[in-house]
Amino acid sequence: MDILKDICSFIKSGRAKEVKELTAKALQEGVAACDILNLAMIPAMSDIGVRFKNNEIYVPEVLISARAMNFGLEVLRPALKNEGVKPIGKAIICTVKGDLHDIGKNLVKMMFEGAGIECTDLGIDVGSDKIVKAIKETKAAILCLSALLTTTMQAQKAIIQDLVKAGVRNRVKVMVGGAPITQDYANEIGADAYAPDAASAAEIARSFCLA
Ligand code: B1M
Repeated sequence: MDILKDICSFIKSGRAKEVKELTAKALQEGVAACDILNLAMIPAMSDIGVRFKNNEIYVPEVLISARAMNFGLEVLRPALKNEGVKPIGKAIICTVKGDLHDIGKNLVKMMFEGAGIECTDLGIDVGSDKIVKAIKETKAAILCLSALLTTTMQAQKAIIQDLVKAGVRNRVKVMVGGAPITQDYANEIGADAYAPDAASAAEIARSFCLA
């Protein structure tokens, strides 16, 4: 359908206003909300994710596309609810205690939403108490911890230990990321997964949700 192709290509080119208008038009014309999501929006953000991973595009382009998708989602959300379309999973995301960097975290969140995963964003400088509370309240199956400093990457380890103490470690897959984080470090601290970038994080999270 041309209108779905147009929504997809306007998301990729970051034309938020057009995405919003076309999403409303598609709904008026009777296109199912889940088709707009699954055939236009998610493929658009998947493509953006792949191009970002391949260094064909950079952070600003991803942010612009994600903003365009969010404009469309504003219109789509009520219709998705009416159709009973459920997200494929839920995740909690935050930047760890002592760390104020949030650009990477926000990108991961946008990619998750683009992949159909609902996110509870706890923000920056987040400690174990808040995370444990959110795990209990949201029943999310995935926890994403971002750390950008060599000093704050230690907080990821402390949080995982606190999850064990609070008896909630088995309720979530813990994913870690951020510039100083490596697969070896993730293994060492007992995380379930490491993602080097936002697109890979969304792919891994999607595989957890669909497993
Ligand atoms: Co900061 N800073 N900073 N800083 N800052 C770094 C990280 C640094 C490497 C710069 C440098 O010295 N070269 C350095 C850390 C050195 C170290 O620890 N080894 C540093 C420092 C030292 C500091 C301060 C201590 C500076 C000071 O005050 N003396 C201070 C610390 C404040 C604090 O956090 N307590 C500080 C402050 C800041 C600003 C506030 C000014 C600003 C942050 C603004 C903001 O985020 N709103 C800032 C910035 C912008 C940076 C740099 C320049 C850019 C970070 C960024 O946004 N990158 C950074 C240098 C650099 O990285 N080149 C630097 C773009 C972003 C898309 O990438 O966050 O890596 P990134 O996210 C990627 C992946 O890592 C991954 O996906 C993302 C997208 O693909 N990913 C995840 C991230 N989180 C993930 C979570 C996942 C999965 C993947 O979960 C599963």
